[in-house]
Amino acid sequence: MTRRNLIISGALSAFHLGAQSAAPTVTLPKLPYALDALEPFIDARTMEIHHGKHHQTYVDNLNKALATQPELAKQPLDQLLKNLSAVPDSIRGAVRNSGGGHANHSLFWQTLGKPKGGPAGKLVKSIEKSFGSQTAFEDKLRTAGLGVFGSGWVWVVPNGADSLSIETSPNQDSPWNAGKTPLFGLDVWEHAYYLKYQNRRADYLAAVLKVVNWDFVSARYEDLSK
Ligand code: MN3
Repeated sequence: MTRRNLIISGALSAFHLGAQSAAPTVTLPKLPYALDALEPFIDARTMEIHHGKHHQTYVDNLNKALATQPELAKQPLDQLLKNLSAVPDSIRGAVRNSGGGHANHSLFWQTLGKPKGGPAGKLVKSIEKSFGSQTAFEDKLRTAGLGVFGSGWVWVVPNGADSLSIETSPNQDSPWNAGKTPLFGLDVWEHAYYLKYQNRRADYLAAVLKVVNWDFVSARYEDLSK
């Protein structure tokens, strides 16, 4: 399988709802590594609950909502998130929150992995151009993540002309809601870190940056830049 196929079959297809049956449903994507693969930075128990309980609940609640709108359920989820105003009132909140939760976490799991090398290729140049250095980039990400009040995400978004921007969102909102496609996001909900780090979000952010799968992020950046 080529790297490009891997990305398409992972991050992107995870957002597509099966288009064959009358009432397509989404399913919880498998983690691409073992529950304890991110130890000691992210503990196995947190991964088990975060993926198996929190993400599963987003999947279940999205399916309940889409079951009432089978035609809508045939659309790719990222398209629904990019055009929430076209989603009927009766399920708009569910698509925004549970659909957002499903899309955000499906990308998040792939963004993480056992610690290895840093960014590669075009991403290195864009990080230097946008932030000056990898260290400055990670500092800005941590500062932005710390600045999210309550539950939310910090995002890195391709911004055209080889540049990247950092954005934050509350709850399960994301750049998709503004019609953009995120490169990756870091979950700063307490459920992502409370068992190990309690209130110490700064420590969690430092830890999660140790387990970013830069191979995946670099390849996704090349793909989104095409
Ligand atoms: Mn989460």
